[in-house]
Amino acid sequence: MAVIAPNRRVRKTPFTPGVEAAGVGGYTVYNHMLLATFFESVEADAAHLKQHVQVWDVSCERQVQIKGPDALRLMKMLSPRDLDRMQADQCYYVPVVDQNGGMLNDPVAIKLSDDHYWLSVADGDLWQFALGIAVALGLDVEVSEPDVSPLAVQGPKADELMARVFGEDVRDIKFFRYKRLRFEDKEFLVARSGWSKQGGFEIYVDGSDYGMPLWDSLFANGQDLKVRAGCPNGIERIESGLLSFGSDMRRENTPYECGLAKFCNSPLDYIGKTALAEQAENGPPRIIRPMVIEGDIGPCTGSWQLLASGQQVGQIASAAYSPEFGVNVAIGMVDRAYWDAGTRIEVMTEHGMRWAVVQENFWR
Ligand code: THG
Repeated sequence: MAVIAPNRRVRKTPFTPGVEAAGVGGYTVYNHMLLATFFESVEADAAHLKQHVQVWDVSCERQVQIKGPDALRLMKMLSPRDLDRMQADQCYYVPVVDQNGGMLNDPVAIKLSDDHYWLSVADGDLWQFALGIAVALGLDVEVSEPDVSPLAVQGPKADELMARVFGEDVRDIKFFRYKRLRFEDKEFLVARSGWSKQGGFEIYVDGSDYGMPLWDSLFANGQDLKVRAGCPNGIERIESGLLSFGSDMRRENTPYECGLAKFCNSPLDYIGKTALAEQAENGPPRIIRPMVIEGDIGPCTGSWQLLASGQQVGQIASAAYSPEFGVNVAIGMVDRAYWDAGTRIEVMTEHGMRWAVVQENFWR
């Protein structure tokens, strides 16, 4: 495919000059914004990520800001997850569903204060749903997209690099908690989170002007740690079972089908709760499963049907060869009759039929 041309709709990020200078190999578009897909190669990037530390421009994880006296009321309508014990230094992974229980997004919710939240959204215009509810109900709340661009620092040396730039305090940040830490003349929210399971942080860079100075500081401080520019990795995230909204699951799926049942514990009448009651009781008719595909596969650029006796019994939308595990790792959405570990199903790839085997667990 040819190049993606940025313009006012396909937005650059505060870190794009750094990403370009680092020799980015490919882009996708996510939330109307550039997101790198690889630097050296997806395989080489994965190996480096597992050994060293990478800086990821994940500005495309845009923030839907919900602020004002009715902020918590709106959040509780949007969230299947119980927010009652959420502290003002916490991040929660939260599925958001429509009135039929269909997934609209799977953001990370961040509580800044009792009347101020961010939803760090996956690909999709979730702000329009939030704004629609606020307008229709006349809520006293602002729904906006602030100039906040997450920068992820991921990998086993992330603590060391971050301690050099933000101070030793970063080491005490617990998983899915944050601290406000100083860089230059400003405090930034620094959370222990990120779309890999190699450990690390996300810095919510509040103000585009701080983007490149922070990027440059991370690289200047990380030379001996072999710091590199990176991006969400197409192999590591499948091994880790991190779901991609729009690919692995979409609006036709419920959070129960996505394996997100434990995040649907709100006692309140959130939007979609009634529709989800049946699946809450009896379980879903299909579910996300780790899978191995046998034989050679090309890249999965769309979705591959799963077939049993010629009938579709699910699909795979994420698959890649894993050099670490020596198999093709994949994420499938599989009908109940076929979802037990060990079940072999045919998968129709662009390069022909292959066998796909349901696994017990993801790889980490
Ligand atoms: N970080 C931030 N925003 C994001 C993402 C992120 N927005 C887009 C996308 N990623 C949203 N989707 C996810 C999916 C998985 C996780 C986070 C965001 C995740 N899951 C962990 C897991 O499944 O093990 C932890 C879940 C938990 O226990 O709470 O991290 O990455 N800012």
